[in-house]
Amino acid sequence: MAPVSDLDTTPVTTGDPAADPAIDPSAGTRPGGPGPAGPLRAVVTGASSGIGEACVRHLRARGWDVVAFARRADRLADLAARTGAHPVVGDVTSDDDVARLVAEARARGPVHALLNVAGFALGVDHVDAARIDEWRAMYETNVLGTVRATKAFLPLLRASRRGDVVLMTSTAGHDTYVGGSGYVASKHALLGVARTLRLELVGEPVRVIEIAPGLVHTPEFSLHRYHGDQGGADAVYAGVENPLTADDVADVVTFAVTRPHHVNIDSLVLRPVAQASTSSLWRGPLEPKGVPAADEDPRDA
Ligand code: 8X3
Repeated sequence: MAPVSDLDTTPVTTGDPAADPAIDPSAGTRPGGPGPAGPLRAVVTGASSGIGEACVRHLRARGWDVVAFARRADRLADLAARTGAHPVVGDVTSDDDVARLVAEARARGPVHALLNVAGFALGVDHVDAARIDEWRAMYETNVLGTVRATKAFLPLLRASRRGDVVLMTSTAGHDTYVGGSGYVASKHALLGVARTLRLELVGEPVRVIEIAPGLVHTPEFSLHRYHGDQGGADAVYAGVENPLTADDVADVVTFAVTRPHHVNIDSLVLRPVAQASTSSLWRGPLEPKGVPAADEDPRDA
């Protein structure tokens, strides 16, 4: 077998249509280079809202063909109308739904990237009060849903000869915090999946990319975690100057999957500047120390 470097080392895109003549955003074509001509194609789970929805928009804006997968048909239909993504309604916890997703994606042509974004947090109980049903729900989607989709798409990603598996972990997969145990445990498990999969795929032209966001303010993430309590959800972000947005994360995901394919961003942690760790979050304006306030003229001192 030829070494991987002989198979697939040609840069495909920079992801920036303005800077890269290889990109034709209107047609989504990828002229030249090894592999089949035609658009790069991604499948995005969790596409109906938040980071998943933003990933669909960002990749479509760069000319990728995108298959958007989520449970909520109305939201998917709206996303499809806005972006031209191909919607598939279903749940990553269902073998049948994921099999249908694979069939619909395969019918469109080669699949180059699977973005496993589907996931959620539910509850803030301590371990001594853990609600087992909530832990199970998080594990079913965050871990087993990602494994199910990844296993199902690996044959297509291999066949594309430039495949990407993106796993959306979290800084909760790298650290722990009080009240986060069920979510933290699921994301630690997912990080274990990512690291193991990368070892198992060595020698093949398939990248395993782990993206670990910190505090991201989306309309639904904390609201869901707090069982619909808007006050509890809002308190998570209170006073924080510029938490990450779903677009910030999608921008980074897009960066990762548009590197030349011999460059594997194994793991990328992103946080707002106001957050130094899961337990160190600055609430208030960001102010440099020892520097005059912006409205003070230092010459007056
Ligand atoms: C979300 C980050 O800090 O809410 O994945 O666990 S955190």
